[in-house]
Amino acid sequence: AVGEKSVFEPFDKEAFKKEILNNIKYLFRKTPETASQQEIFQAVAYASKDMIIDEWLNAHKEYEKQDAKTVYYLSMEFLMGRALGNNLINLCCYKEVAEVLQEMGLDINVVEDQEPDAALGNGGLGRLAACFIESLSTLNYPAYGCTIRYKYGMFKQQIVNGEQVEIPDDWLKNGNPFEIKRPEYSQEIKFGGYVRIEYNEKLGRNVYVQDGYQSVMAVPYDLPVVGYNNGIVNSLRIWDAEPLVQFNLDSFDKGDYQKAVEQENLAKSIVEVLYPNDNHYSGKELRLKQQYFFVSASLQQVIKKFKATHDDIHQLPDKVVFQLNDTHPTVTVPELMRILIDEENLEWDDAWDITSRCCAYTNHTIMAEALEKWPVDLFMRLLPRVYQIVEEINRRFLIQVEEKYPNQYDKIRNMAILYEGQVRMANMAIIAGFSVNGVARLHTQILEERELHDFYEMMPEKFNNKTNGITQRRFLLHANPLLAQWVTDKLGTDEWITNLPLLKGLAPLADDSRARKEFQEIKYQNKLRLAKYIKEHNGIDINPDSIFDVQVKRLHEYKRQLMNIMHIMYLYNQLKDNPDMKFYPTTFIFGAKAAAGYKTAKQTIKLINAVADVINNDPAVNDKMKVVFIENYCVSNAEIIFAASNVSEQISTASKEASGTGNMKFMLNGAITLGTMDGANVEIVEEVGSENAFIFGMSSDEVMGYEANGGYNPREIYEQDADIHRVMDQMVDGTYSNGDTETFRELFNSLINQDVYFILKDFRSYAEARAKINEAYRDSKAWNRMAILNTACSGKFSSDRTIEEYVRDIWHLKKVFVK
Ligand code: DL6
Repeated sequence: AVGEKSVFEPFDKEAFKKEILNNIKYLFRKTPETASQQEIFQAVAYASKDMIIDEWLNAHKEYEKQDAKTVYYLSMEFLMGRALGNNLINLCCYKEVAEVLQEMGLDINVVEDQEPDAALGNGGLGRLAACFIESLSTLNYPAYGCTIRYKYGMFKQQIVNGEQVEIPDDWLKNGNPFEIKRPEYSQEIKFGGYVRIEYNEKLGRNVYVQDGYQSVMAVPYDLPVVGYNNGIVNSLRIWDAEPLVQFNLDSFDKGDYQKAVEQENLAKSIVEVLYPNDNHYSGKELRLKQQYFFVSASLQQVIKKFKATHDDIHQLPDKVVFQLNDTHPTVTVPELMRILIDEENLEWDDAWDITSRCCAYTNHTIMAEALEKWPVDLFMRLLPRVYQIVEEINRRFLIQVEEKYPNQYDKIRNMAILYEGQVRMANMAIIAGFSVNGVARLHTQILEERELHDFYEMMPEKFNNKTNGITQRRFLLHANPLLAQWVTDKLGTDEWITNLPLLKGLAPLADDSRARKEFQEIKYQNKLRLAKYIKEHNGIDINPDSIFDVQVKRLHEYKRQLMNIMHIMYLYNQLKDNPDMKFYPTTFIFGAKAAAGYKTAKQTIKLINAVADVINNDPAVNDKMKVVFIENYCVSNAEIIFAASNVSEQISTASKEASGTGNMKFMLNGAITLGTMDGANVEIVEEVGSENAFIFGMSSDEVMGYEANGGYNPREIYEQDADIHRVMDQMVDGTYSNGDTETFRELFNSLINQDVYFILKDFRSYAEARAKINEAYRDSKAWNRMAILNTACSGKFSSDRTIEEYVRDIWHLKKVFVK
């Protein structure tokens, strides 16, 4: 079976069963018959954590022994999803545990379903961090993921009367069986106050002292990140905040009552909730507090750990590298400078040399609204000493710019960190770091040639591309066990689990009729599984023989869910006008969360649900089409969705999607891409061949060309294209809003006045591509051939490949092996 050749000792089923029973008894004073499903999950989770502990200890002992260089992946987001299933898979005992549970009358799927997703992230950026940290463990590299232990993760979405309602995600309410509190590594974090200069006799120079500040204690919890079948367990370190002064009634007398309350409130607020914005920064003071909180805690701890075994701080870059996941942790740069100068007594140049050799930056977007800028007054007030350092970094950098480009003020305007009263975090990350990478080839090209061109010209050696990837352990082995087993059987080995390019060996099967049948049957079984989920969660019956055409991702205008639903409205019109039209039955599936304050995105969700309501209740078309909006799209239901999809909608406006990673998960599971030449779609098409994908729409050059000229005139298309005209009018004539003409007026206006994301412009070419896909599905031989080739050619998109590239070009880590 898949994953059978374990490096671990033979799994002792009886001992494991006993441990589960003991946990049920000692943790809950219950028996399996009386324990709740949640308690049973906890009992199994604790038993599996016990299996991890020795490896966790051993790996770290070995890292210390070898004094191994470690990457600290600093990220405001780690969208981990559930841990139990993947831990068991990576420990190579999933099957055995399933058997133990079955013997106990329990179903492993039901047990897994009790675990809340660890949803400490919004979308692609956070999920990428989760894939990376898993690949780092699997590839034997010493690593820490560092983030915040948000009390509430990404909100849970409910659809009420067609609209999104946000429910707090109280993921810790039953405790977290996998985490371990490490109070011994707590760090004090200081905010506000003022900076005083004081002469230090011993050092013979002035030192900077922050006074009058407020502080909180950062207290870490570690979560195990288990490597696949290699005995390596790294840690995801999530920082919680606690008040320094414990609140007590005596405080009244001591006069520090006020302080205790302030600290308590500060601590609570910092870790309260994840900002639910994807590709959009909020500019809120609390967000900057969160950033500094987890960055400062992580850095302080790293430096202490380093100093415990090294005498010379100059060697830090040989042992430590900080990867900044987008601009969110960029305060790493001035904070590290502060520690090195104020606490380690280094001179500026020395500190700068160390800092710039330790920090590397990944850019994940060119969307202007996602680039973080902080008002100087806010930054200065919250982090007075850190701000002084930012000023000095800026001053010194501008001297260099002036020397290299005398009197070229546009260079200063583009590259300065401090400009027009703002601190520009991306500029600081680029100036300080030794590496700047984009996340797909096209994205990196756009950074180099356009968005960051001045920086690229000045420091080309820093720029590099690292096309994203995903972990096949979660998105095939765990998510799609039927296909995983088929792949292993066909390849005659399960080595693809750690070497995804081996999937190439499946390519000849695309021309084998039996293999195609089997592949089709697996897809069908997965479609049944999703249909069951949809019936349970949405109460909608869908036809598993229909095409499953799926768009699941965050809701954002540039991702163009609006174009998708408008096209469904157009198809519906066609089918109504022409009931005998040739059309292969299709189920259009959406899943998307909108940021709570993003009005257009929420209206789009409402429109999708409104259209679904009308279509799903129209018997005239129901044997042809259905529309489903899956509530609460998250990592755990994503696993079911990818496995069941036929068509992968990747339809962003070209140039806007930095990479995309959902596109890779669909491909791995044999779905065909219907997409624009954007982000990693370009490389997907390159791998699988353009004949095995359906590409449409303007190129990124065309889009950027229009943008440079102030856009285009969508009204012309509205006037000239009768089908588009009709669909647009239906948004505001009450067809989908019980006669109300205002419900979707803003969507209508945004399209007709500006259409920033070129929806009308790309509509025709999208419709043509979709018509081709609908036709292509009729030929099941050709379709399954394409589907197999998509799986077979997805090897490049493993996060293992991405991580090896980061290691080779940026991090320079060495693999550590444990016995
Ligand atoms: O690199 C991971 C992921 C890409 O796949 C997406 O294309 C991109 O939109 C996303 N970027 C962000 C930027 N965020 N902010 N803030 O989420 O990164």
